[in-house]
Amino acid sequence: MYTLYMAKGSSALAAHILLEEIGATYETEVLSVPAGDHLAPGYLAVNPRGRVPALKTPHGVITENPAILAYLAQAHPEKSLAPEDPFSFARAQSANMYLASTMHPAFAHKLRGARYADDPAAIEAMKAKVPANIRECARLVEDHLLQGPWVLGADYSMCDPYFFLVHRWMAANDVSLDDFPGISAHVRAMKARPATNAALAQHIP
Ligand SMILES: N[C@@H](CCC(=O)N[C@@H](CS)C(=O)NCC(=O)O)C(=O)O
Repeated sequence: MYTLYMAKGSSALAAHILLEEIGATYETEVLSVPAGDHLAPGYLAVNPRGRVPALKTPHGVITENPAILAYLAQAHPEKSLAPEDPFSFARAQSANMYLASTMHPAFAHKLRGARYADDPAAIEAMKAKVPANIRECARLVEDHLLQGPWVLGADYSMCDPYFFLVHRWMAANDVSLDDFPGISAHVRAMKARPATNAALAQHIP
């Protein structure tokens, strides 16, 4: 039994989709970020970083999207959601880490500029740069990371639910999918999967 600590519409959607793909037994704890639930003492005891997602497992809590996705894939090897050989696994991790370390933070500058600067003008300047940065990240995803039809090529993997977030980060910044046929096809393929829709249904505000 797993517990997914999530906020609706957040990056927790990736692990949520993977839990549905696995057919895992899980429950959700739904937090409201605008209400500050993620900073309440009860949740900080689960994840001192004050972010969602967090996944409670029989062994303890895991945080950070790539770690949660890799754990779920490796804990359920029968579902073949991660490559087994070290090189291919590292390539999969590299793709997921790009989202975690570059694209997601680029998106976060829209709402979280105050983490990086105190000067209101600097915060506004950071916010203004977000659409251009998201477009640049999407270009790298399109041209180098998304092999097609799935992120790793022929087989669906732990990377696909995470890369499903890319089009949401694009939409939130008016970056049209029109110039990104690979990402567009990936979105369509993801939306055709029952697991994606089962998770999405639980993220309706
Ligand atoms: N590096 C973390 C980032 C998680 C993250 O920033 N989550 C957002 C929601 S998508 C959050 O909790 N935001 C609240 C905040 O930044 O205070 C991960 O990949 O899991």
